[in-house]
Parts: sequence; C-alpha cells; structure tokens
Amino acid sequence: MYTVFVVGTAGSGKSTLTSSFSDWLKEQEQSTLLVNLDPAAHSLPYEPDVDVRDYVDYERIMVSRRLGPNAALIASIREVARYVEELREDVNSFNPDFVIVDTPGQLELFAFRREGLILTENIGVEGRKTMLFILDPIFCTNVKNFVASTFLAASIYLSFGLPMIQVLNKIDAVPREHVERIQGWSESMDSLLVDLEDKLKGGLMIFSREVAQAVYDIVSSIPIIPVSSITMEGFPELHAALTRIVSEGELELR
Ligand SMILES: Nc1nc2c(ncn2[C@@H]2O[C@H](COP(=O)(O)OP(=O)(O)O)[C@@H](O)[C@H]2O)c(=O)[nH]1
Ligand SMILES: [Mg+2]
Repeated sequence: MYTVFVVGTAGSGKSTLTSSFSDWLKEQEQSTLLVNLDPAAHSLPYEPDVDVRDYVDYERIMVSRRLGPNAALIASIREVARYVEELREDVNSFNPDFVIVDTPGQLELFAFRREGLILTENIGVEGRKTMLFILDPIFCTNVKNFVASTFLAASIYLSFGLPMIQVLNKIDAVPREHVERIQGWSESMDSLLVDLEDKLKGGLMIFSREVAQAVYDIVSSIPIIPVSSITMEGFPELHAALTRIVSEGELELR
C-alpha cells in the first residue's frame, strides 16, 4: 500500500487528478482507494471510499457556530484532525495498491496548519508516502510566478518532509512551447536566468542570479512531470516516478 497526498492551490486540479489518475491506475490493474479530506467539497468528480464529510459537516459548523466561510473552514479542519484515528482505520481496512488523498481546495488550510501534518503522519504507512504538488501551467508560464510556485513547493516540502513530485497539470490547455519553457527552467539554470533577467529588466542582476540559483537548486531536486488530468497524457511517467520513489524508500528501509 502506497499513499499519495495531492496538494496544490485552489483550482489547480487536485480533485480531477485524483479521479483520473485512479481511473488510469485501475486500467493498469492497480487497485486504488480514494480519500477526500476536504470538509467543504460540494461535488467531487469521483466517489470517495473514505470521506471526511461523513464525520465533519462544514455547513452545520458555519451555521451553528455563526462563523464566516473562512473561520468555518478552519474550525472544520480542526474537527477533521480529531477524527484522524477513524480516518486511519477506514483507510487501513482496505489494502489497495495506491491510496490517493485529495486535500482541501485552499492549500494553506492543509499545508500550513498543524492539522495537515497530523493527517499526513497518521494516514498511510511510514516510509511509503509521497506528496504530489500540482502546478497550473497557465499560472507558471510567467517566470516570476514559476519562481513563487517553486518557493511554495519548497516550503511545503519543508513542512511535511515527504518525498515530493511536482505535477504540471492541464498541459492539454496550453501551447506545447509553454510546457517546454517551464521544463527548460528546471533543466537549465541559464534559461531560467535569461528569462528572469528579462522580466526583472536588468538592474537586479545579483538578486536575479541568486534567485535563479536558489530556484534551480530546488527544481532540479524535485522532479516536474507534465500531465493532463483530462487526456491522461503523462500518467505513465507519473506512475514511473512514483514507482522509483517507492523502490528508493524500500532500499532505505533495509
Ligand atoms: N483542461 C484541463 N482542465 C483541468 C485539468 N485538471 C483539472 N481541470 C479543471 O480545472 C478546474 C479545477 O479542478 P479541480 O480538480 O476542482 O481543482 P482543485 O480545486 O485543485 O481540486 C476544473 O474545472 C477542472 O475541470 C486538466 O488536466 N486539463
Ligand atoms: Mg478539489
């Protein structure tokens, strides 16, 4: 049993990827278990096997405690963490090849709160977990946004300490050269530096070189895999990257 936590900014495609990557895995004769950790999810593109909404009612918390939407989200995620034992038992009562965990729409609710850590520590088997950080290519085509997103990935990596793969989702929705440019930034520091300097319009040479170096150090150690959750393009490569991490983890355990 291997557990994959899907994180990313709102709308990046976490729930869609959870759904379609599971469909793809099933076509490869891999069994999957889908977990929804979003207490405020209205409708999901998949039928979760384990669902926090069975334990926590976001709407009821909002009404009964007279909270606004954001305060109710925070109260809900606290409540979710109280049910961590139940959630763990629910997951452990199955024994699938892959557990795919869809996380709340608002990234900061999960990634930068204690509850997120409690959930990732308690769901799944130690040493057999990975985090997928979903990138939106429409946002990342701008090199400054790519830099911001890379630092976000690094800070999430620091928070959780789990092996991470960056998944560049929605590649069906952008021109191929945009995807290649983003990949280029993770493969060549020069191309990153050239595009950064162009955006920063000179004058900030030292800053841009240092930023480029820091970003390059991060992205060259966290792989970026382009996929489409609509066409399933890139899923074989994503699966291969996950398999590599599984086998490296097993080597470490010996
Ligand atoms: N074109 C395209 N749209 C996508 C893809 N993945 C997700 N979407 C769309 O992006 C929007 C947000 O997706 P959702 O999975 O709800 O994002 P979440 O908030 O991260 O869970 C939806 O309209 C999806 O249909 C993709 O690979 N390609
Ligand atoms: Mg979602």
